[in-house]
Amino acid sequence: MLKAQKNSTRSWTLMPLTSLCLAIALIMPGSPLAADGDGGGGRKCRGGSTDARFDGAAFPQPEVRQSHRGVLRTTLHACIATNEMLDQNAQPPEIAEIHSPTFEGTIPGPTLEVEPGDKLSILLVNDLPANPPGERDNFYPHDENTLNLHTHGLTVSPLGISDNIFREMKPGTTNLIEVDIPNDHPSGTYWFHTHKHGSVTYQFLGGMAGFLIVKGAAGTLDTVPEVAAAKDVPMAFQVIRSTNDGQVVFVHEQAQQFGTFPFPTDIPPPTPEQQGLWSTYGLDGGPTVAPDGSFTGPPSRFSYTTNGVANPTLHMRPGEVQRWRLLNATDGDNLQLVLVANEEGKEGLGLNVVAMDAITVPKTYRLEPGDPLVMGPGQRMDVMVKAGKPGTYLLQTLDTNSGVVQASVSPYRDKQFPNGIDPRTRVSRHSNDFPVPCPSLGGSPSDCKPGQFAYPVTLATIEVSGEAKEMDLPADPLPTPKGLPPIATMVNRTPAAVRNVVFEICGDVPQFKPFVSLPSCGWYFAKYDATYWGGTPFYNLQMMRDADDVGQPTGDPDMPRINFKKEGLFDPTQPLFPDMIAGNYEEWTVYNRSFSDHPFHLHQNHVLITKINGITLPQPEWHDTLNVPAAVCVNDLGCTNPQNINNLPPGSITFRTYFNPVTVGCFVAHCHTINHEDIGMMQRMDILPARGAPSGCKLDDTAALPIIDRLLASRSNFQICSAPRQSRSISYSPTAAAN
Ligand SMILES: [Cu+2]
Repeated sequence: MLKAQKNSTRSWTLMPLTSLCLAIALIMPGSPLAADGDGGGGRKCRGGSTDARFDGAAFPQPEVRQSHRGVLRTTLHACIATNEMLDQNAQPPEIAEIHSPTFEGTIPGPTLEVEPGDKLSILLVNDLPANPPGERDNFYPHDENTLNLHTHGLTVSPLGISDNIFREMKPGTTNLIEVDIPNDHPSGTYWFHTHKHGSVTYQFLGGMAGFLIVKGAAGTLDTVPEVAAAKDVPMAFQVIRSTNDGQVVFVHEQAQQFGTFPFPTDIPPPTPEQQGLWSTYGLDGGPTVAPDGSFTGPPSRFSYTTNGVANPTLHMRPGEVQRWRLLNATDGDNLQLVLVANEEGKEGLGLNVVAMDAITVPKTYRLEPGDPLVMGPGQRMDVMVKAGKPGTYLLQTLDTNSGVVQASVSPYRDKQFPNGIDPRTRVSRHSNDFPVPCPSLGGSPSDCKPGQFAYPVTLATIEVSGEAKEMDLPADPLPTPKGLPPIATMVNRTPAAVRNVVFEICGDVPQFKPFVSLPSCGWYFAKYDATYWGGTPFYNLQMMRDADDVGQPTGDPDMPRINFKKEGLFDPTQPLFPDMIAGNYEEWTVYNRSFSDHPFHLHQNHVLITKINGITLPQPEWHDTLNVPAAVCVNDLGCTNPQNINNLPPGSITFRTYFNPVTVGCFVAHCHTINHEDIGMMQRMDILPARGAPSGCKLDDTAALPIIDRLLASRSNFQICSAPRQSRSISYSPTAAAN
């Protein structure tokens, strides 16, 4: 097993000295903003956070809203808020203002707490500005201020005004969302986030997500005495981004490829048309690039935050056990988490995984100090942490592109798999989706300048001090989760269908071709032409498609296959499969024919993972989101040298799933690297009540509108804006923070 690197760059060594300054890194400014509409027609709201953020001794926590008597009735006000964040990409790091789309003015939004059987009733008031006119449309990202809300992981109806990701909630509208949570729903750590196709990345960059916690009754993990006695600490990891003037900006209108391509060092400087979708953060809106490729202006800003704060401090007592609910709410960062000691020669702390994607595991996954826990975007891990000797510990995410750290997407370890199932370098910064900590893709740590924000990134600092408080970790076995078929049934039942799905990337630009080109690519480029992309061609495709749809060979090397029957990119009017039936069990294998992990997320129904890269898991795992490992880069640990994807074995996950009848309707499965989803790495999934019967899917659900009007009329007093919170003046010094 690999030990985590000790951090040695300036970004972390300043932490213990200035924890107070950094702990308030994302805060509300002293003076409240006017709640009047701005020039764009939107309504600004106060930047904000819970009072805990102003208390240097407390770990930041989002505001908690709990259900009462079976209902959680709340308003989520979407608005542009001004907050402050630590710009970690500046040299040295400095406090900067950010104006970002938020729920309730805070990053993240409030935590919603419900119980099985509750009704979740949310008024989503969209006070974001009007969508800019004249945007490229069709399937190119547009209408960034239109919203949708997804309850990630809940097994609930996807129809009507429930967890319906096909609804569009336009600026200036009030939208009711009512989700009935079944009585037998599994308890655990869920979350909510925006889900308007094409705009989710933009909204994630501002922090529009929050915890959705389903509390457990007797017989669940929550009532295991050692768990109940432990302090419950939710930690949402987000990467908040803005351009160097503090604006969260949307996609490049002329882009013809994904990510922040081309590289800033490309000579001659690229034309706007050659830039990537998100080069708004890397080139246009970020650093100015001189002809020799050097940066001549300040780079774009970003901050790795935990509950909205860069590297907050959490206190534990020696021997104390806490329950941490970890949530990877980043756009697309593959986290590789370790808890290391901040002193040379001292051992870090282990992570004991008791639930994954909300579902309690049968037997604790125990990771030794330094053994990384991989969390793909969208995943949650509930871990029990037992504090050791007094001292300072750092919760860090390791470099995913180093070629040094090898980790499995599963936390399973035993004598046969001491480092996990098929541990490999987890490449996530594959296409420079966004500017990242140093080193960039293919670079080495020696490329990083002193003071430059670099891996490993510290997400939280743990101070273990005070009187000892000896507590126990929970013993195995852990309680069986409610509401899911038994694992034995899942594994032994003959599947009603066996399906093969694949994540693919087609590259038709010099950096990619021919290394990222598949037999299907020529045909797809012809199909998804300039019209599809709103009038300008797009030369990188991110696909999710039916791998059994093999097309027809033509003999033409440039367009070798035609007649694919199904879509490769998202089309909301077309389900991928016509025969998914409520009550059925199915087996799927999802392949990855690209050089980076892609986190697979199926809405509504959890899946039981049985194999990773064809290797059978000794203990199958329930997930709603899991990294599908990248294709194996033979003899190239970092997958840094161009290789032809057609010559390499694809990565894969295999799972069984059961379609709960409550989920009849239509929803989606997609890559949870959000900027991939936004350009099409997603497919519609329909669950039919019976073979041949309609799913009831209505994309534009006008039938729900009279219900909403009635309910709104009965609640004339709901609040448009969040109640102003007391502002407390705080003092900080950017200079001190940088010392
Ligand atoms: Cu992806």
